[in-house]
Order: sequence, then C-alpha cells, then structure tokens
Amino acid sequence: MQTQLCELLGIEYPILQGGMAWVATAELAAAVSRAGGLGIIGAGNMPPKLLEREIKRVREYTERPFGVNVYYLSPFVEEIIETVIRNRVPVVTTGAGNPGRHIHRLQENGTKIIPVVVSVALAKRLARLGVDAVIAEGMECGGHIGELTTMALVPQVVDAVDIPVIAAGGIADGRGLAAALALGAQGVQLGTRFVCARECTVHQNFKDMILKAGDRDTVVTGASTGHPVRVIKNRFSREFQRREAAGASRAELEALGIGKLRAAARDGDIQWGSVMAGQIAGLIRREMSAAEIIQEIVGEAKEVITSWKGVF
Ligand code: TUI
Repeated sequence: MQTQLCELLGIEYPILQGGMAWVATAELAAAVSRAGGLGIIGAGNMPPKLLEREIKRVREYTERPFGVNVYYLSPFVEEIIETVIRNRVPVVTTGAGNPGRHIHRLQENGTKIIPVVVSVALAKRLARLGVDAVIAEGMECGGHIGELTTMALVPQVVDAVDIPVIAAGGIADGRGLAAALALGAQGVQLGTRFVCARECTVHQNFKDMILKAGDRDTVVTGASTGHPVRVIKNRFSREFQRREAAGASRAELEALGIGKLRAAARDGDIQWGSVMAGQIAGLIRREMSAAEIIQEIVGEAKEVITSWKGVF
C-alpha cells in the first residue's frame, strides 16, 4: 500500500500520527516512524528548548523521517520555526492558523510543510503558496476543530488542489483508511487511535477514558469563543458548557480552559482536565503497540479494498 505521499515523505505506509500537544512526545513519534508511518512531535505551547530536546530524542530512537506539529496559537511560533529549521526536521505539520509566512523558509532548508486545513478556501490559498500537501481535517476529530465533516471536506479539497491530500477526523481503522482513499485522499492522519498506543506517554487515565468511551461521549466546548474544542464529556466539559450557556465572557471561558489539557494528559486529572479525543473513540477498545496498530490498519484496508472486487 504505497501512494505518492509515501514517496514524498519517505515512509512505508500512508499513515501519519496527529501532532497532539502534551500527548505526542518523542516516544510515540519514534514508535510510529519505526513502524513505517510518520510520527509527529506535538510542539503545542512547548518552549523551543524543550522541543529541541524532543527532536534529539526521536533521533536517538530512529533514523526514519518524522515531523513536528507547530501550533499557531503558541506564544513561541517564531522560535519554534527557527528550532525546526536549525535541527533540519524533515516534515512540519501546522494547526490552528495559517503558516503562509513560513512556507518558503522551511522549504529552502529542506523541510516539507503540510498544513491542516478546515476549508477549501484555505487549502487553495496554501496550495498556491506551494505547500507540499494538506491535511483535510473534519470536525469528528479531537481538540481544536473546524465546521465541516471529513466526508464533506476531503473530496472538496481533493478537487480544489493538485497536491496530495491527507484525510483526518473520524479515522481509526482500515475501513477509515479505505474510505479516505475512496474520497481521493492519499493518506490518513490518526490522533485518537495513537493516543492509545502502548508507546504513548500520556497518563494512563487519559487512555482508559478513550478506551471506555462510546460513540456519543464527546462534546464540543468553546464554540462561542471562536475556538471550538472536542473533548470527552466530564465535569470540566459540563462546567464549561454551563458557564457558556449562562453567557460567560470569552475571557472567562478562555481562562477556564488554561492548563486543562496538561492536567488531563500529564497529571491524569480526567474529571477536571480537558480530555481531547475524536468521535471515533468508541471504536478503540484496547491498547496496542504503534506497529500493531499500523499493521492492523493496513491489513484491514487491503481486505476492504479487495472485497470491493466481488461487488462490481
Ligand atoms: O490544531 C488542531 N487541533 C488541536 S490544537 C490543540 S492545543 C489546544 N490546547 C488548549 C486549548 C485548545 C487547543 C488541540 N487540538 N487541529 C488542526 C486545526 N487547525 N483545527 C482547526 C484548524 C485551523 C483553523 C483555522 C487551521 C487554520 C485556520 O485558519 C485560520 C486562518 O488564519 O486562515
């Protein structure tokens, strides 16, 4: 199972791991890259020195390509970009903003740039500026979301640009990979499934909450602040929604969210923390190694695609 995307990134399977802040550390990124996918460090709000340490640690575990996700709401965006360039990181993915001003500098230094897009307009704008590929992320995903579903967004982005499109949001198994390929994507990005990888260093409570979740256990908080975030329902999400419904100001709601992802992901506070996860959480039932996850997904996708031949 090889697509042009595999060639572009120098990977074996067209599977990227979401660059999740506080979750996607060097251990997870290296495990995914060693298994033939693209592992990605989530820089989130990390200070640049810490990111540099994570990059060095990935390189201690693997010589394969890997990426860094740059979160455009971080106070350190410019320094993070400098760190990525200085360390010759093979791939940068971006989220929560427009990376237009950094595209050429990254590419001049040999870094591929693959932004997350949540609309056709942004995909077209970035394709015109020369990005290497885009990740079309539907609102089924965990964390910071756009408005469109994966099913609607991916084929519209595929038709609008001439570069590879990677589908994300609501994908966790081989059926999802096959469906994404059917929509014209050249690969997939999985977040929630890889949170439950054995090598993922997130707090065990966080993994267990995903493993126990059902199909209706996520909710979107913060739509009124302009930063809608999908999380698993808990005391924090209920309190957030209560205040949102009571007309709390944007500043109050944003203050309520500060430090909550860290509390859930690192300290294991899954009641008062923000347990970001996608709607596909209900499909994920057990912890497996990154290599087992990738092998299972590729095997399932091949089975699905082969079975279509009997239909037509
Ligand atoms: O970035 C994500 N998902 C995330 S980031 C994150 S970290 C966080 N921590 C605490 C509170 C809130 C978040 C958790 N999940 N996904 C990619 C993504 N990008 N989703 C939406 C967008 C996006 C939105 C607008 C991308 C571009 C964009 O463009 C705006 C513009 O300037 O045109």
